[in-house]
Amino acid sequence: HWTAEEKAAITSVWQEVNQEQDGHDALTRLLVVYPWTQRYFSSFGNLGNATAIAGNVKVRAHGKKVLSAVGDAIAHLDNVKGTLHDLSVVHAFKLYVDPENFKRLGEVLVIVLASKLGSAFTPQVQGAWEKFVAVLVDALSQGYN
Ligand code: ZNH
Repeated sequence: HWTAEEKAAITSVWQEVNQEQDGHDALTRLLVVYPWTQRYFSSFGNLGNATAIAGNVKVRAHGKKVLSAVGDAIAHLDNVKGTLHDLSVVHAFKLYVDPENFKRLGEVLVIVLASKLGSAFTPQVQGAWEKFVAVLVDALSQGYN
């Protein structure tokens, strides 16, 4: 269900991504913009304010983990659902993450990519990424039934 242009837009942006740095930026934004998401990360230590969040080494490590799973999905664009099935079940039945938060993470990820790429993040590229984020959120939400 992807056009060749959409696939190219998604994978070419992904080649520019630094999983550690951009994952950290996205997760930091999630925790600052939607502070109630901090409740899932009580084992991460000090998340007291934006500076603490930005300097938290566990947030950094976790951001990289999250983006590596996103990379896995991008490597399997024709089977995102199958690729993320087990991870979805973990979020549903072990981590108890409200799936609304997947959408929020998708939103902040698009903002991180847009601010990183500037004018290269064209409306056409954004369109492909919004579609990918919707597929990603859907795949991560599948285990909640
Ligand atoms: Zn998550 C974990 C991915 C979102 C919360 N995650 C995780 C992991 C991964 C992920 C890969 C690891 C697992 C294992 O180890 O087994 N995530 C992901 C993705 C996404 C996400 C891809 C989207 C895109 N998460 C999310 C959100 C939240 C979360 C939104 C909330 C808010 N996670 C989480 C937690 C955990 C995880 C809490 C655990 C951590 C620790 O370390 O403890």
